[in-house]
Amino acid sequence: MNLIQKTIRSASVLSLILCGALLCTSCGAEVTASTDQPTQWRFAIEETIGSVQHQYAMKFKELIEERSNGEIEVTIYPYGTLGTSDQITELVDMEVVQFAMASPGHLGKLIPEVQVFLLHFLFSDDDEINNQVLNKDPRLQKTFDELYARKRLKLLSIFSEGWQVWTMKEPVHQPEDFSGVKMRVMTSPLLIAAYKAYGASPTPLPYSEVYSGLQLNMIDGQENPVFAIQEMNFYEVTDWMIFARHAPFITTAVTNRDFFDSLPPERQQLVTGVVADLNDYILKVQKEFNQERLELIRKNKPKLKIITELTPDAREAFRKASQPVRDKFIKMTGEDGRELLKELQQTIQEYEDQKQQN
Ligand code: 6CS
Repeated sequence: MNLIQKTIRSASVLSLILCGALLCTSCGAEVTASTDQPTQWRFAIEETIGSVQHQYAMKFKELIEERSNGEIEVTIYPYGTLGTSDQITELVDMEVVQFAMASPGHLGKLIPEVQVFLLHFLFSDDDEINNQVLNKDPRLQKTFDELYARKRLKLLSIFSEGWQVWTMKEPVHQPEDFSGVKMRVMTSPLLIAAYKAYGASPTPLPYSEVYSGLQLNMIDGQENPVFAIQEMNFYEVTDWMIFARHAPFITTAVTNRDFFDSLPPERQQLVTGVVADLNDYILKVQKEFNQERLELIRKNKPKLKIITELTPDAREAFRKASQPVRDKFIKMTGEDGRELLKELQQTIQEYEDQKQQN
């Protein structure tokens, strides 16, 4: 059992302690013990210290504290201190934490429509276009915020943390190479369909169990952006790293909707202003992290075999095999999902066309 797993085991105890402390102050985010004390806001992330999400939360903390002239203090809870991604979302729902990261790879169980972000070969090959669509386009933000509102969440931001990269015990060059392979996926049901389409045997697991799953040969491979592969040491327990550019790892920053609505307008603007300023910042961070950490991986494990890109024929075969998963997505989400997929495809296409014209 690794450190993160041990910590997660005690997460329920920890959250009870935290909740107990909050109950003393009526569990109200805006309530503090003394008027002289800063208001306490809590931000839970799904990744460890040193990750992209941690960098986001640290900058959020810095800007909120600075712009509120110290009237607000933000405490960050990295992965392992409050539980799995699913548990973190529950804590936002209970308003035990006010802010959190909620990745569609796990959130899809609660809000099935967000699984549109998990479909393979849907996004552009061009990072700039994907960033425009996800991070800057107000239409998509509005559509998703309405879906999040159904679960009393408020969507603050959507961004990519970099391309998903496969780390495997055996090489993958074409869809057939996935045949019977026990592939770890995040817990959203669509990911099971995505890898079944390649003939794999998908195994949903929380983030904290991936390393030991690989080490004990319970799984044969997993996917994550490079920075995560490095900091979670997944490369240590696999022999191949494959850049298929099949899907970006997308996350969302959220807050409890009732909490946000209860804030005075100037504090709401403080939050939305900080989040807007973080949009470009975090994309720069993820790009740097993914580049630097690939070098670290190469240095730490020279024997690791890296396939930096698939052949065009192989990519086409993967793309073809992935298409029926879109019908599965529509089956899971109904007409709303169909419309959403259409809207996303059109938005991506619009930015592709614009780029070609320039
Ligand atoms: O694979 C996962 O479960 C996780 N990967 C990242 C990069 N962030 C959070 C997520 O839970």
